[in-house]
Amino acid sequence: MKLMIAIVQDADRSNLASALRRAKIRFTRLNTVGGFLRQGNVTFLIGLEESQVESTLQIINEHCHEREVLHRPGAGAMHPDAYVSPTYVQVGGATIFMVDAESYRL
Ligand code: 2BA
Repeated sequence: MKLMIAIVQDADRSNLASALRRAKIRFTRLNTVGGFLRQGNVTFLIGLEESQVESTLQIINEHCHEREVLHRPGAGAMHPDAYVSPTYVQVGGATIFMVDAESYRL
């Protein structure tokens, strides 16, 4: 059994959730915040049999897109006299961690 932890952008949340439901893949969705952009993102916890891993990765790949997001360095992140221009950073498709799950009980 594997625990897949997938961090995705807000904009992809609904489509990914619908696709996982259609594929009968169980998940829990958490509202999270990225440490760099400090913007909301969504973390899916997905418990999977080994045989479901590849198809789940495919679903995530299909529904989570790469985007450019404007990063405005926040107040307090640097010396107050410093000025850093906003820049675009590339985000996504998805950041995925795969963990061996020792046990799973309903
Ligand atoms: P954030 O931490 O808000 O990062 C958003 C995007 O900003 C990242 O996209 C990356 O392109 C860029 N970025 C992050 N740290 C940076 C830095 N020090 N300098 C320049 N650019 C930087 P992704 O790599 O697609 O990550 C999307 C989200 O996935 C992250 O949001 C964070 O919530 C999560 N994430 C990524 N790597 C992680 C890790 N090693 N551990 C835990 N969460 C991670």
